[in-house]
Amino acid sequence: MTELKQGIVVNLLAGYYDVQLGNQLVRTRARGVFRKRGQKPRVGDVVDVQLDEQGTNYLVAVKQRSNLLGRPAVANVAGILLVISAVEPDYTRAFLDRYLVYFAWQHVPVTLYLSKSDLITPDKLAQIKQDLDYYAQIGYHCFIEQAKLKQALPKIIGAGQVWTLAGQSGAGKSTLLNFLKTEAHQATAPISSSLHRGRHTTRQVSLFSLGKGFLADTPGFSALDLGKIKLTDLASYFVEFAACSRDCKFRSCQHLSEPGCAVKAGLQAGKIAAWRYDDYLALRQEIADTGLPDYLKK
Ligand SMILES: Nc1nc2c(ncn2[C@@H]2O[C@H](COP(=O)(O)OP(=O)(O)OP(=O)(O)O)[C@@H](O)[C@H]2O)c(=O)[nH]1
Ligand SMILES: [Mg+2]
Ligand SMILES: [Zn+2]
Repeated sequence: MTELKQGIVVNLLAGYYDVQLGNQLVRTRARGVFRKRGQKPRVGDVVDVQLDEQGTNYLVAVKQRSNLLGRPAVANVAGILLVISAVEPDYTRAFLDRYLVYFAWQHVPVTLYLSKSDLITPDKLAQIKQDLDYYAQIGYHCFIEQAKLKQALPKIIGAGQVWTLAGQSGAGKSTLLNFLKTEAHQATAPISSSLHRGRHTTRQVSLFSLGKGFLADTPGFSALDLGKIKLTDLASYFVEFAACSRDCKFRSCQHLSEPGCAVKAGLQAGKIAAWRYDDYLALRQEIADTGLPDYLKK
């Protein structure tokens, strides 16, 4: 007699998968047949586990995914908790916009958390806060205080939902997780003077239960390839442009120099931030230079 149970993959180790089954954590192996199909279980996958009488646990099936992100590598992601640091690595609008475009392209909502706000001058912080006000206005939840984020999180992460931390190495993802869930005990590295970039303290994706859902800690990444985004779709990932573009004269308006462009009008009226528009142009250029033509993209 064997027993079949459904759980969620929380860790991948060489050849093993840790699966959370209710309150129980079991270490499983993937069945041979299933491995041969080339399916690779990912953190966040909902799976069937067979507990056999010899005490071996087998992962026997992966349920259909709602999505699978490449960066970070997590399945069934309902939302991203994006950690942007004020310093080390330094805050830049262009960088933040890259992340936001990337996740908009993946159709995953983003909540923003600014870390290390305690390490910058009040002037600098006021500048970043202005930006965050803008992002909040166009629909992103933004947090600067850990405590406020912690308080709001049960309303953000829905029951059973998988959310994942994302952001550069050293941004403070694991530090935040440890604050949100003290039992997590994720390793963090001290800010070092010479090697503060690319330390990659967290090397694996791990999923933690948090409130009624889950939050994954993930390795940091900074190189984001946006080349697979269709040039003609890019504007729709700048959410405030997308809202505005309904009033453009041409449905296919790219908001460059077309007549009757509502995005350009919004820019002139100061409703759309100039830096967002500049980032749009820069990303267009990058995609045009590095990507395939649109008709060869999915
Ligand atoms: N002063 C201050 N330091 C912080 C804050 N958040 C993180 N740090 C420090 O920043 C350093 C890096 O933080 P981590 O949590 O390891 O960063 P990470 O994003 O998990 O990095 P990777 O695992 O490499 O992707 C640690 O020394 C933290 O103590 C903050 O809000 N204020
Ligand atoms: Mg980390
Ligand atoms: Zn337009």
